[in-house]
Amino acid sequence: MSLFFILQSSLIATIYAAALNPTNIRPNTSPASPVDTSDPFTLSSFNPNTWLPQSLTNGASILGTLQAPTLPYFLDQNSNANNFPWGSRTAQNTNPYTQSPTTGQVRSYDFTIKRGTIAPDGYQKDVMLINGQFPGPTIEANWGDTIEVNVHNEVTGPEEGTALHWHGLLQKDTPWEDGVPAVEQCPIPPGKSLQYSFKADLYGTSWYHSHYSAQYAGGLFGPMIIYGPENVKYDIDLGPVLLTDYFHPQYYDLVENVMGTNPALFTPKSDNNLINGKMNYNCSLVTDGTPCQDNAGLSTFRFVPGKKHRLRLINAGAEALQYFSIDGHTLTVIANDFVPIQPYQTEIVTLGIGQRTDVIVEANGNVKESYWMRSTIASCSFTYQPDALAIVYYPQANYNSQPTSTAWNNTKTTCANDPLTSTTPYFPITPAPNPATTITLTIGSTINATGHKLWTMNGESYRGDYNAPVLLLANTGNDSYPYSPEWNVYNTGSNSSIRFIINNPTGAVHPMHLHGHNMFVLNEGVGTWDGTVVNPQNPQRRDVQVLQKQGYIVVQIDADNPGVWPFHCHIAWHVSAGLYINVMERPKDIRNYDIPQAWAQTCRDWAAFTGQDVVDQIDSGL
Ligand SMILES: *[C@@H]1O[C@H](CO)[C@@H](O)[C@H](O)[C@H]1NC(C)=O
Ligand SMILES: *[C@@H]1O[C@H](CO)[C@@H](O)[C@H](O)[C@H]1NC(C)=O
Ligand SMILES: *[C@@H]1O[C@H](CO)[C@@H](O)[C@H](O)[C@H]1NC(C)=O
Ligand SMILES: *[C@@H]1O[C@H](CO)[C@@H](O)[C@H](O)[C@H]1NC(C)=O
Ligand SMILES: *[C@@H]1O[C@H](CO)[C@@H](O)[C@H](O)[C@H]1NC(C)=O
Ligand SMILES: [Cu+2]
Repeated sequence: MSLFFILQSSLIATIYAAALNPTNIRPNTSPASPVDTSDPFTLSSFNPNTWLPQSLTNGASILGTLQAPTLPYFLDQNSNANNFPWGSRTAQNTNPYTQSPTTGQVRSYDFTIKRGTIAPDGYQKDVMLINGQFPGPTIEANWGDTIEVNVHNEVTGPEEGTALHWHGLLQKDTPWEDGVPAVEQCPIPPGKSLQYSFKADLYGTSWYHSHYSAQYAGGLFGPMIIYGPENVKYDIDLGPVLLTDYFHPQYYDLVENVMGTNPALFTPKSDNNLINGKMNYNCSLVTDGTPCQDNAGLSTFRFVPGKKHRLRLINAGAEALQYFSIDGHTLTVIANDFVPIQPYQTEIVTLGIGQRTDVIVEANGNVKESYWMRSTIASCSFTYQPDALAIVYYPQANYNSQPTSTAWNNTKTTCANDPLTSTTPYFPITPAPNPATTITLTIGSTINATGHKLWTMNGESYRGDYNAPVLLLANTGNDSYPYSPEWNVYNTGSNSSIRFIINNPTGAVHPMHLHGHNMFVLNEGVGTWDGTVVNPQNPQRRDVQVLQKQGYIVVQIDADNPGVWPFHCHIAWHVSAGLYINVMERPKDIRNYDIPQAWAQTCRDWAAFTGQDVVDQIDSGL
């Protein structure tokens, strides 16, 4: 008998009662009401009193429980609520790229990465945990603070390298802190530590994740919240709402299949879909004897009637495009990625992998009811179970019966972000109408002579070398790599602005992510670009844009951030299979950086580690 089930049977009554103290949080009420069988999302059984203890589903994380704290407007708020750490800067009057504050305040975190066993949806699984938590700890800072994270790699059985990436931050003047192995650092070897230190240079909602192979699909990710000026008022910040497709096999086995020669395994199907790391699973589907418990438990939230609640949606999954909604409530979208926008209302928002959307929801429902929060995997993605559910309780709701609310009708027929015409940045910036250089990239997918499926950009599939990070080489003046075409380096020299036209003739949707910048998204659509720009005076900016199948995106950046910046599809399996380029920006300036000694030391440590243990690099490395 597994430890999991011993724990489960002996502790369910005691731990659950003690740790979650259900009598404190759930009023005593009558048995569950009849199930609404007309609703396809209805759960087969619903009894919060038999949910697994949070420690078994999510380790040391309390995200998704009613004990999870709401978030402040900003950290260290004193009695003068208008005494902002960012001074008089507002969302309206401040260019975040040129006028960000420097507070001098350091926010320090200590992250220990280890393997552990949990059951987020009731299915027992070995994962990688940060400080014992799934999802990982929430990083919080004020705009302009310095974030320091000391990362300890204690992954054993087997050992693996690792590296953490702080998604969406610009890392201006600190490109080596961006956390991408083979590009900006060597991986942190087992038994070693690396301290990252970088500025919270943008504000809003984001996340961090391992960029080592598809490790984050094995658990290594968490939310990152940076408090800054408000563009739309709200009363209560409910915090991060992570939407993640979830796979029961080990990430390593999935990548081996993706990178293998069996076409049936090139596109793994997720087993489940989680909100804040939780969902139920139908354990009758488990045929290999893995311990599994039905009715493991859902994430829960509370609405205060009449108040405006901010929810910070984050698609931190591996593959799936998500449609998010709350029954009976409309969403006011106030930011996409790290970019505040002119608010607009919608019933359902779409998030591709890596994208964030901040929404405000006014609690105008029935105070005696609870409502389903839903995130649904789109049909362009691959899953056995598309529907993630969580519950939003009003104060007088019956906590022991499931919501009876019905879903909004999803009229979205394509896998695409909301139209560029509805997403207008709050602080307007006009991109250069005639960029200094234009790079056209065409995505391809091929099966090579030995039967392996590869994704390509302009015909070349990326493969990195963990021992030779491109940025560190460029820092020593070694910035041309004719011998390594598979490094996919696009050297843009001293060009002041760069436009990318990306054509996607394939039948797959690709959420394209550029590091080190918010991209101006000039246009997107199906077919090929007609040369027009949407909102040319003030186009949408963000760091991930969904590229539709048989479609295109046109994006542009100001080349104001010397570095080597990954530009890739954020689908874990696609970047593993090479859908990735390096944008080398201002190589002459890269030579002037004084990169901390710890980066060279990490490379020496990695070389020593790989000298003894041959690392089986099964994919592009990223
Ligand atoms: C759970 O899976 C089993 C096996 O496929 C199936 O027979 C059953 O209907 C499923 N239960 C629900 C509630 O979907
Ligand atoms: C969804 O559409 C159906 C059919 O058009 C309609 O009867 C139903 O009221 C709609 N539901 C909602 C929540 O709008
Ligand atoms: C095909 O790609 C795989 C994965 O990158 C590689 O291991 C293999 O050598 C390639 N085959 C040929 C013939 O290039
Ligand atoms: C640049 O670095 C690569 C990888 O370490 C090495 O093979 C190459 O010889 C270097 N080139 C120069 C000019 O030093
Ligand atoms: C501008 O970028 C192109 C590549 O897109 C490069 O060929 C050219 O040399 C660059 N020009 C300058 C002035 O660096
Ligand atoms: Cu892709």
